[in-house]
Amino acid sequence: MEDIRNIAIIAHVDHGKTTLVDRILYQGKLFRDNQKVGELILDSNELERERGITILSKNVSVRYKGVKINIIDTPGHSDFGGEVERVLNMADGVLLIVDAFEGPMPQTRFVLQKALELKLKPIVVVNKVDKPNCNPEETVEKVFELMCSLDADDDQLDFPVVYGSAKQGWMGPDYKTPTNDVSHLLDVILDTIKPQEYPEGSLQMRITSLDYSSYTGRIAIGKVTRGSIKAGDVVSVAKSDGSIIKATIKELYRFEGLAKEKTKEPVYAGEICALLGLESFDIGDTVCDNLEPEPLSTIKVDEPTMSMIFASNDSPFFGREGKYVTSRQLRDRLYKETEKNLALRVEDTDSADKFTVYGRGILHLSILVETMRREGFELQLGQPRVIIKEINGQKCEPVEELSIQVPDDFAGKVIEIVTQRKGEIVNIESRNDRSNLDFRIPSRGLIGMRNVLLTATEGEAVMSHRFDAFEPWKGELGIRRNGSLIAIETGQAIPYSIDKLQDRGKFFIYPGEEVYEGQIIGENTRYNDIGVNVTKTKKLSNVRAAGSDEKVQIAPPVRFSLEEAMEYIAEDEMIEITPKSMRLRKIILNQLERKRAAREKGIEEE
Ligand SMILES: Nc1nc2c(ncn2[C@@H]2O[C@H](COP(=O)(O)OP(=O)(O)OP(=O)(O)O)[C@@H](O)[C@H]2O)c(=O)[nH]1
Ligand SMILES: [Mg+2]
Repeated sequence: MEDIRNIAIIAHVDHGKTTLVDRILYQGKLFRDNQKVGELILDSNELERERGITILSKNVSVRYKGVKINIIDTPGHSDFGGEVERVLNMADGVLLIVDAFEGPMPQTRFVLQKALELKLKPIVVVNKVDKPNCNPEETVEKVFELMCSLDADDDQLDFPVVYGSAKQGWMGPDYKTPTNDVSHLLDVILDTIKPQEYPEGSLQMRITSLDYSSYTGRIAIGKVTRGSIKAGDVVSVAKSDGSIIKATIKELYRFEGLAKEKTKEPVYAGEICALLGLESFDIGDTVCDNLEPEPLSTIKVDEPTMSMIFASNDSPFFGREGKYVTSRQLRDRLYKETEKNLALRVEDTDSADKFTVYGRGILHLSILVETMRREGFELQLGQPRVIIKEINGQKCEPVEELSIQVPDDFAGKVIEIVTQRKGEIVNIESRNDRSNLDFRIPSRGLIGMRNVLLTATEGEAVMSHRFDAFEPWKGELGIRRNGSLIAIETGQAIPYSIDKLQDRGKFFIYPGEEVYEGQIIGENTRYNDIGVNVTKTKKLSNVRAAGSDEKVQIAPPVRFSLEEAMEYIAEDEMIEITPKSMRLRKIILNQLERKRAAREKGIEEE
């Protein structure tokens, strides 16, 4: 049988996992010497490339000194923490990557904790030692402290450390002495991560991940932990509710290099494989022997922490840019997504045009929206809401760990902003004129905070957070957003009118853009909403000045990213998304109707 090692690469977001996988693939001579393959090869889907982040974990393999190393690259953003936790079930050991400048961050702690709980042996990779002012030694000390606080056992605490720069393409035993490649790391992997002993017996393979293709549908991925499996075998799929379904393995794949390779040979315990032909399966199901099924314990998929309304587009401009605009198309697409997007849930509402979509956070939901708009969908989004639960008769809300790094001078401001949002400071540390501030904060308080923080710190703040637990409701937040400037007529925005209204606030639109009644075209300097008319041309009597219209000095508009817009909108507002445009709007477009509705709630609009 083949000598196989399965390793997962885990880290906080952006600490260099995917860059390191590139280097390992090069080392494994997966490419011809003159082949141009580019960077971040595994971040293969369009959104991953555009944003430079990993969204889905991926399996690849290299052969080194006669050993097959299966590598699982994982996403580092906290919205995808559940995915990491699951795929760790396929690993025999982990490479914990830590940025030598930033040190361990909240997601480092989370992924490390999960790896330690599964009794996996860690190899610590101190990456980015090329960065000026980085501190590799202190980073290792901090990782050691972190492991102690997470109850690592003696064997785990005796972890090897490898230093290097994935970007420059080297890993070595000493950060001061760059090597030529990453072979040192691969040697450490072979020395440290030993092939596990697998018990004898009939087939057991827990489904821990899935792949999806529009041709073949869902593909089950997992590690065989007992016995063997072969294409054509009849197997039992043991489900979490205790039921058992028979299935025939139509096709069996192993991971070879960057691809899945079909095999007719049996795959034995210790190897990761992908199965085609299971009619219906869920993550956590065990594929086991046809006649004597012995299921493994199941694994759970993360609970959603946030929900958002997805509605069909009913703005005055609907259907101008999208291919798919009906609520039926929207509904079908959302439910289809749940087949492959594990932490996502969709529910119908009492309106046929609106659906509640539950996800792991702003990024998780926004990636779905971006994907849909590329496919040609038009839709509208409501304000994201955190999920409130009743636990032991008490109203509870999600609370997160938050860590912010800023130059010392801004620390006071940051603490003020976070405390206003019911955050509590847990720890303050200062090094090299930068403060590292740790908080606990309700997820509610985080919505919209990034922008405020960046403005207050002149763009210097680096923040990251991750869900920790549901805790009793912390009370109303001490924050209020400014009101909206709302178009009261449909038409083209005239530079002259925008110019005249500049002292009312900041605009979100360019002069000349088409706007509709009820569209949010800017932010008021004050707390209330006001209706404004930007479609008004200059009076004709003023003929002489008419030609000078282009010369008016208008401040450039504020343009939001989708995530910023999601964090910005208020309860009575929505985001309209089409393949080409994003507009903010009031749910009620007509000013009179809006005023009536507001008056019933005791709010005034000018
Ligand atoms: N200076 C420096 N930059 C690096 C190094 N390794 C990676 N980077 C950069 O850090 C950024 C993030 O790298 P990725 O490999 O995408 O990080 P990741 O851990 O896969 O990120 P996620 O998958 O989104 O969690 C990229 O811009 C890399 O070029 C390094 O050794 N030194
Ligand atoms: Mg990555």
